[in-house]
Amino acid sequence: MTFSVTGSLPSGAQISTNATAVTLTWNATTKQIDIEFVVADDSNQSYRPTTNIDECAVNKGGCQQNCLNTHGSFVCTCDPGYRLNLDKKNCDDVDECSPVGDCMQICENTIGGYNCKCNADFKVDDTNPKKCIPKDPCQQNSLGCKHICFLSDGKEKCSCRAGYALEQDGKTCTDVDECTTNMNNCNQQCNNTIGDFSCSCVDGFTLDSNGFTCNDIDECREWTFKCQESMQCQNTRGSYKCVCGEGLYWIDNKCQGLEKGAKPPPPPPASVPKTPSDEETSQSVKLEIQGLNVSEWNQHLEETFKTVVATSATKHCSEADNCKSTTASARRKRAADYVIFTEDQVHILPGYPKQISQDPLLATLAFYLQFPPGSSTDIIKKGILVSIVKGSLADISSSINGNISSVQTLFAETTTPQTTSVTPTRPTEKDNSNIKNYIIAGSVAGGLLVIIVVAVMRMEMP
Ligand SMILES: [Ca+2]
Ligand SMILES: [Ca+2]
Ligand SMILES: [Ca+2]
Repeated sequence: MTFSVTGSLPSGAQISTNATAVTLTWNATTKQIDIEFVVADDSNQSYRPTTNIDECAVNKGGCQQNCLNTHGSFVCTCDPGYRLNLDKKNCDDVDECSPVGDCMQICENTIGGYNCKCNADFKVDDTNPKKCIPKDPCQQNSLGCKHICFLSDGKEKCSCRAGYALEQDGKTCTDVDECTTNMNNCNQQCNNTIGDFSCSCVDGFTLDSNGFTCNDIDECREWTFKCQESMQCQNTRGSYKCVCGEGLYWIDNKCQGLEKGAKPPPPPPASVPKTPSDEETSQSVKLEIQGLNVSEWNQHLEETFKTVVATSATKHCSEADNCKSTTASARRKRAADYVIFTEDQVHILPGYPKQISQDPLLATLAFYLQFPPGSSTDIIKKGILVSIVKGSLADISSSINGNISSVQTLFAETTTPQTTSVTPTRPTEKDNSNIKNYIIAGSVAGGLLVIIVVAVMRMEMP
């Protein structure tokens, strides 16, 4: 009886086998796992048992609140009033009062919720907890208040309903434009209305039931994609891509497997960058990279680089304000949602990467970063982009198999060279073989996932 495991093993996975069982142990992550167990007997007959791994069964997969088991993976979810942290495991309180809540007067954030309170001379309306009514309403509105007249120390005063501000005259109420004053929590687009505002989303997104978050539309699942017949749909944030399925190559204008003995075609060349505007060029950052051979630059390297830069930007902007302001004194607030960058927002300038010297191997790469679709600002300031790159030097270096030796703005203003070195890690792969009978038992301890495949001899008819 022999056992083997096929597919890409989770990183750090440990396998041990004996005559009757194979045990696989690894730390559960949200990364999709696609493995197969193969059991073979002496006569070389084999079986491939189907495995359904429930990562949520152990320690809720490491999720702080809720774990949702999916095919080959799992996702953590949060209770209402919380949002998923960028670590994809923990849940953070949503600050419903920042930058503005839906309370008529005072909004008070609490963990998992929020409360509405009222100014002095007002009390919470029993019929609507968000609304405030005067403790002592005016007997006659002799001031001519447009909305609300109340008595304060026996004197008449005016106040306005939610979404309005009291004018200089002390009685007229005018609409607050929440969109131009940034007093809104819209994820993408804000539309002012009289007494209120509403949020909307750009193409490729749909508005969440919370009324302000824009969620990506999964075109692949909704079957609204258009891909050439041999290609597969791959969802992206804001759009989708058409790609060749695993093990297939783009040959003769379609995705196909290799002929026996044929060599895989060379990886596709990097995409042709769009011509940048003056503003885009002026906000660009230039990297000096040791060990990068520009003749080996291709679409795959380019995509890996862009993805790592985007992930670094998302992380940086979640920690340092919201990246939209360059002033250090900018008010730090907990935005309702993260600004999520994707590779589509990373733009390499035409002519880059450029080889500066062959010996030692040295190249430069200039690029700028756009905000995601629907943002009020278009391009990230170069100073912030320099900080983003410096904060993730090792990751970005390893994404291009090089060593970033300096990071500076394309047009000098702040120049701070920095060096670092990195060790890229490579995924482990295992080979297949053949099988027979089996039973699968799953068990776990702590955050570790253990799968034990036990082979059982079945009576065989000769
Ligand atoms: Ca809250
Ligand atoms: Ca308004
Ligand atoms: Ca999409």
